[in-house]
Amino acid sequence: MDLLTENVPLTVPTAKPGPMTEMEKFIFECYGYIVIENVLSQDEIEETLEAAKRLHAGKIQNKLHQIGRGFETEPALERLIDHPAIMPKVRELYNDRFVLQAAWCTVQPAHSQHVGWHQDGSSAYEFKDLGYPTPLLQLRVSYHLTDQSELYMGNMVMIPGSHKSRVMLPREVRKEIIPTPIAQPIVAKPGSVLMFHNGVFHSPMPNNKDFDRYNMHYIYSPPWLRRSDREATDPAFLERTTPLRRALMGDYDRPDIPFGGGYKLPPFEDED
Ligand SMILES: O=C(O)CCC(=O)C(=O)O
Repeated sequence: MDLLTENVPLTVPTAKPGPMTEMEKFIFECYGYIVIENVLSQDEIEETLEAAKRLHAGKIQNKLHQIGRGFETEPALERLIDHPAIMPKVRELYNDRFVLQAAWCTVQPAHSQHVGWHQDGSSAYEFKDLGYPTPLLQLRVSYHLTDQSELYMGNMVMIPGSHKSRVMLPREVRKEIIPTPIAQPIVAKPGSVLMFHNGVFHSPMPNNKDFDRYNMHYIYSPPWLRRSDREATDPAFLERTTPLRRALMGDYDRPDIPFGGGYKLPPFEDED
């Protein structure tokens, strides 16, 4: 059976840039992800893609590769940390209490694949073992920097609702591109954003095209979760960036007891 043409629900759960509507929240709850269309302008797409390519220059091999903390050196990547089309949704889902836990720039080179179904988190202590339903601890905001509007362009593939499943995806199918008819490839244009819950099972599709696929992932977490792309943020970056971005870096004055005296909300414009 050709699972892709016969059975796969290709209508992606789309959302609009800006504040999260009640309907978008409902869809996020049900599916575990939404796709926000038309987030980046053409200029933003181009400058972000150029930055991503600079980051990976000279390091591309024939496999998926990810590089963290690119925002420290690339202003185009820094600007997306608090992009106005996305920030209201992150704020809504975390009630304003979050940091940037990591920022990964990933490339899936032309004619390569890295199929591997997983949930996000840490194998050191699985998030699913913390309680049911698996809590939201890594909200992944993935900017599509290259075209993924057809299948086999390195698209992300998701299993809707799997963040609420008590039963895990069977291990023996985790290397299959489409392991179940309910898997949904995300067909999306450059400049659109996939936002998803850490508990959703996902995998990249092969990239059969002649060009490399780039995604830029920003991962937002509760303030106390250990960062995964850096031990600490570059002091020079902290010095020159905006107060909001500085707060979202999660570098605290007293790292030994960062929350002992209470938690100061990040300085969002509408918070005084
Ligand atoms: O293909 C990608 O860019 C994302 C890979 C992935 O699933 C992950 O890093 O968890």
